[in-house]
Amino acid sequence: MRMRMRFGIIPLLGIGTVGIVDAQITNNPIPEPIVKRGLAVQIKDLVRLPDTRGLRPADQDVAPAGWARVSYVRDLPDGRRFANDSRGFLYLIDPNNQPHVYADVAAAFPLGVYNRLESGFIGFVFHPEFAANGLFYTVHSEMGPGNPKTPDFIPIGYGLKDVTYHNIITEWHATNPAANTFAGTRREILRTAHVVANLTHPMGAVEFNPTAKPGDADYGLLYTSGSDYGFSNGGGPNASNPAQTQRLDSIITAILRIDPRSPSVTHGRKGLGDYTIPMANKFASDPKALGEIYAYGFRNAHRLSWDTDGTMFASDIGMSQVEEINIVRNGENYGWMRREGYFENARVRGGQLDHLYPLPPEILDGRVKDGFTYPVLVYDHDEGRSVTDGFAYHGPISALNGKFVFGDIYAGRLFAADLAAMKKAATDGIPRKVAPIEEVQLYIRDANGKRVDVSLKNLAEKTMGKDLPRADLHISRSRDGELFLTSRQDGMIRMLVPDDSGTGSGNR
Ligand SMILES: [Ca+2]
Ligand SMILES: [Ca+2]
Repeated sequence: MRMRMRFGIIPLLGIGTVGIVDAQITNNPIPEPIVKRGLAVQIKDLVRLPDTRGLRPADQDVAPAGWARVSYVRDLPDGRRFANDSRGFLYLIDPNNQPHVYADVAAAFPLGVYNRLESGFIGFVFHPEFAANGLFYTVHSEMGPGNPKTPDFIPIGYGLKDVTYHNIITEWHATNPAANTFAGTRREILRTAHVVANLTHPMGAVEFNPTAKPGDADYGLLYTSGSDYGFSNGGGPNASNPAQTQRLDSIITAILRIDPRSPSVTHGRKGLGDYTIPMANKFASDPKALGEIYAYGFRNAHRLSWDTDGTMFASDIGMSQVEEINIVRNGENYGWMRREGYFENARVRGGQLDHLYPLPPEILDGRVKDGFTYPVLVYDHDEGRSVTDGFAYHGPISALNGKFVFGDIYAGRLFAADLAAMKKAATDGIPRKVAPIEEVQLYIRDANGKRVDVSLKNLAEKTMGKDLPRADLHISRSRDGELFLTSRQDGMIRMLVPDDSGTGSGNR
């Protein structure tokens, strides 16, 4: 009996010791749940985009095919409101909340690819001087094989024969900026290539810093999302490859910042495409780096936003464990694929992309610096699955003032965090210290004015008349700082509004 116990205990101790130091984390890396703490906001329907299901054959659409694949709502300073359907339309939404096609983007790009979550007509943004110069920018995806255009960038070590998809930024020039239908010309400014099997994590955004004023270094510079081009889970033999991340001779994982004007106009330094490198970029003067890189180490930082003080945020969708909101600074490295949240991704040790390892305590508490910049907000996959964009809120809903409002694309949950706590988390030098997150309760007012608590997913299911596998939440901001909640499932654009139970005020 004694012998048997000894034999039993010794091997267990051995396993236990290894386990404590080096245990792979396979689920629930952040045990504390996100809960509601009393924050509740009213939501109202604003406009539903036209039904575009069936525009293409089912195998050229996302499954299940939502009503309209709305992902951005944008306002011009002149009061006009626009929204996109990723199936290929840019709509102008008139003052009576009726959508009209402003530009048929799909018709302009016949090689478009539409069958992935981020695909087709992915995003758009107006130049800050659109009223005078008529310029706006789009990002879209195309087939690689058979495409007559040559990419400006192919991932290092690959050639044209490996290219599966193209990802393109285009400058559109409206001859008459005041017209309610686009007429004008286009100029391609960047075309990049994917080499993984599926169109995964393409450039997801084009943005201008809205707080930059004429004369500021940032004014008129165009930012892209930070995207790993599917070198995580993009499928095929080229995916799941840490060697393609964490390098400065490649745009993979990088947020780019470019002067979209052609070097033939600026006489500045040409980038990979027909645009100029801003010399204020940290890597612009590094001969071993691509000068267009603004920050790097993102998996799928598909959305960017700015607070009124110029603080820049990026929403980075994690692999299978940790979702992140980051505060982005010129030249910094946000870790992917070496890091996921304040964990090590197991793939860099030859493990699974789905798993994590804990970081050593001296890194987590900031005693030892490892060269990475860590997120200011994190949540894991028992709370959601993919972080949406988020915005610093300074609008008319007092309960949200001073908060950063974001959510989960898949689950449709809406979250908030204190902006001051997030900014502190970015400068405290302590990776494991992040700002707390709370969930926002959404509600509607019924015909009698009674409050009815809802979720975005509930609302989309009611509109569609059926259960939905995902909410497909995205968030946009109006020129007045109000927030739109959209769902790619029901094609509805909704708005967060001040409670109208008493006065009926605050509604558009
Ligand atoms: Ca958790
Ligand atoms: Ca911190």
